[in-house]
Amino acid sequence: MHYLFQRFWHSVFAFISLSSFLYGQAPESAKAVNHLGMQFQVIDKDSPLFSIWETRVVDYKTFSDETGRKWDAPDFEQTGLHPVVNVSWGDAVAFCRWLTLREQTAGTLPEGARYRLPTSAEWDKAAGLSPVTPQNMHRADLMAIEYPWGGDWPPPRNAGNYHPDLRIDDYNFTAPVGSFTPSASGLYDLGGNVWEWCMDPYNNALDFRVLRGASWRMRTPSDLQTRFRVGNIMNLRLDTYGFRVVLEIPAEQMDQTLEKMIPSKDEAEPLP
Ligand SMILES: [Ca+2]
Repeated sequence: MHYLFQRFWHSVFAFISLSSFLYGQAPESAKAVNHLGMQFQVIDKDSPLFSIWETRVVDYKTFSDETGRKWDAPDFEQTGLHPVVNVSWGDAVAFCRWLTLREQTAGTLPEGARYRLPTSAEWDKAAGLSPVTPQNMHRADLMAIEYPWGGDWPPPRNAGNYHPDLRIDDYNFTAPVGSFTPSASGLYDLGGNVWEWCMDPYNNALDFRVLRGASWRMRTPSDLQTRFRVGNIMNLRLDTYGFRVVLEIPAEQMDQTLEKMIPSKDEAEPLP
């Protein structure tokens, strides 16, 4: 009896959570979770799933310990729940490839799915920005100054982890991921904490890559604008640079993948 009920409840819950998840109406608890405990959120049907956090020290350590890839801790103190820093663009890409292969081998990720860095345009969309094209670039709403917390300067208290001179947060260096209010799309630290490497080359410089979101060391209004981006040499490792991963799943594999990644009701609350 219990077994039948459990099966029934599982299928009902899986149906509800999958459909609501896919259409962006998932409750706060319905995140896709991978085997490292990284959590992913749907942005819209055309975007990859976004990690709600910057990649944490604990995630990256698993990778560097297993592969022997060089990683130097920064000069300041971090717990496993802080965002990893001192990682180059190549380190971030290698992490994504390692994670993809690891989960495909374990059978939790189908062959067509993969972890990767977001493009700068995907990052814009996740941050709630409309795409700017040559045709619309002079429209007033796209030119408006916009920060992750809104249009006002200075930033309000707890707007994010930025330079200590701004006196809006209690951290001199990085903060544990998820310490501040998330974006409307449910993502934490899109602004501040660490700069996030994106997939794209920076302008026409082939060995440069785009970084988004500013960091704990930034304080000038122009640098903190949501649209602001910088580029730097792809093999540079700095203590303000980290990354966020996205999970790309082909549409025809979405249901079967999410079914494995969204914790089911009976897993969360086992029946006696
Ligand atoms: Ca960030």
